[in-house]
Amino acid sequence: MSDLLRAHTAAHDPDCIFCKIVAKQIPSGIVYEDEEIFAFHDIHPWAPVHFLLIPKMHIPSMAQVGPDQAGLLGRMMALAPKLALEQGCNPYPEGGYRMLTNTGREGGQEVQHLHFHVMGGPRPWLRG
Ligand code: D5M
Repeated sequence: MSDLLRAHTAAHDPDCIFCKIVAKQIPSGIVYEDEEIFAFHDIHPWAPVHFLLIPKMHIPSMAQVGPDQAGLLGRMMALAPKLALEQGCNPYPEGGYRMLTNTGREGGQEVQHLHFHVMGGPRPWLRG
């Protein structure tokens, strides 16, 4: 782990709502779980399919990510298309999905635990 990430990261933040979801202290619609990755339905969906893909480890945002997290992020990116199809997104290229992450207040981030929105399904959607 990089010094930067160590400075900003604890494995589990007891005050973080997404850490509580990972720990199943708060219920969620679980989409996927393995040792290091968790996915669950967004409580306020913007699209017919909308789930959040997160690391179980408490990383506040992309601003704390460095080369040591490249493997984890790569595994998350590679998982997204599989989960999107399983959740009802139509196949590429007519279908597909949108994946985005907000970083920091000016980036629109409301929950300070790194998460990727994965959205898809027939348009139009609420946003974009
Ligand atoms: O997006 C944060 C997202 O997190 C937002 O789309 C709502 C979602 N959210 C917040 N609380 C919950 C719970 N408890 N379950 C499921 N989804 C939740 P951001 O990118 O930080 O603006």
